[in-house]
Order: sequence, then C-alpha cells, then structure tokens
Amino acid sequence: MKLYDFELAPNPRRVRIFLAEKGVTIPTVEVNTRERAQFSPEFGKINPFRTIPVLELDDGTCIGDSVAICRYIEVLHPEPPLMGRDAEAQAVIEMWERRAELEGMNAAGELVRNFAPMFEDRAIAGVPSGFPQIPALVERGKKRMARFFEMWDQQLADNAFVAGPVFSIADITAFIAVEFAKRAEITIPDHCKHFARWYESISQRPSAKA
Ligand SMILES: N[C@@H](CCC(=O)N[C@@H](CS)C(=O)NCC(=O)O)C(=O)O
Repeated sequence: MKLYDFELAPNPRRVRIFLAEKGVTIPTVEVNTRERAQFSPEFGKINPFRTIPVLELDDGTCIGDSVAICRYIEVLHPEPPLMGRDAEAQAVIEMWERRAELEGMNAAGELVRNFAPMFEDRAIAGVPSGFPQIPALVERGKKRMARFFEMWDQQLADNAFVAGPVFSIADITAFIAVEFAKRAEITIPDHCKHFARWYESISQRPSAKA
C-alpha cells in the first residue's frame, strides 16, 4: 500500500492527520503539485482526475479521494473510531464531515484557487490550464468562509468537537478548511470565540503536525 501525498497540499494533510490519530504509518510517494507532477503520464494512470491524495492498494486499486481513503483505513483500523462507532454516531459525523467539506473546504478552495498567483489559469484542481481565476469568486469565497465561521461557532458553543463530544474526521476537515483559507489571508474572526477555542485545541493535538 502507498499514499500519493504532498506535504504542502491540504487534502493529503487531512489523510495524514487521520492516519496519525490512528497511529498508522503508510509509505508515501511525493507528488509535487507545485511542480505539476500530477500531470505526468505515470500519475495519470494512478488518478485520471490528477488530484492527490491517492491510496494505491497492493492489488493496484487506486482510491483517489480523502474521505474514501479514510473510510478504508477506518475499516482496517477501527480504533479509535473517527467516523462513528454506531449507526447514530456514523450518521451525525458524516453529516458534519460533509458540511465541513461543502461549506468549509469548498469555500476555502474557491477563495484560494481564485486568489493565489500560483493558480493562475488553473482555478480548478486537476486541470493544467484553461480555467482562469475569477476575482468575484474571491469575494464570494470570503463571504462563504464568514458564514462557515459563524455556523461552526454556534455548533461549537455547546460541543467540544464539531460533531459532538468526540473528536472525529469532521474536526479534521474543518481544521484543514481553516488552514487552507489562511493562504488567502483569511483567519477566524475575533468574535467567533467558540471556534477559536476549538481551533486552538485541535492545533495542540500531536496529529496536527502531520
Ligand atoms: N475531494 C478531493 C480533492 C483533492 C484535491 O483537490 N487535491 C488537490 C491538492 S489539496 C490537488 O490534487 N490539486 C491538484 C492541482 O492543483 O492541480 C479529495 O479530497 O481527495
């Protein structure tokens, strides 16, 4: 088994944090997306969508999505559960994980991909060119991030973690959304005190160094 990874990329980091929380180590292959290694003919056979992370299994099967990789690891290494132990916990965690992805990661992605000079003419991940940046999407991405911070602040007012009392994959995705948005100089607003408390606690976990 090997993980196609890149130290500076947010989505692979979600998987690395998940693995660190499980205490699982998998050999990695670096795909330097800043040097466009995802567009090599070899990587095209691993993932035709040209994104990382990808987990390649020993039989050659390639799993090219962060949550799908985490799901696979969760089944192989159930302890500690990061995707819920029973039906209710699994559903609640999945709800918050999807919300974190759709409202957090996608907002940060829209913002950063339309903001950072390195993504000029490739505002969509996995395409080499032909998708120009749209400045209006930077402004919309900022508004979406503001909404994300507000909504999560409300949730974290009464909960230690995003999906309730237990740390889960939803915390990892929300944490990486915040980390990603920093690349467009967006940080947690001062008034989102619950969010800030949660962010600090997640930052202090050893897995956050992954
Ligand atoms: N939903 C996918 C998104 C993967 C993704 O967008 N990965 C980025 C790195 S964080 C990528 O590979 N970008 C390639 C590019 O910029 O062309 C997942 O979670 O695996």
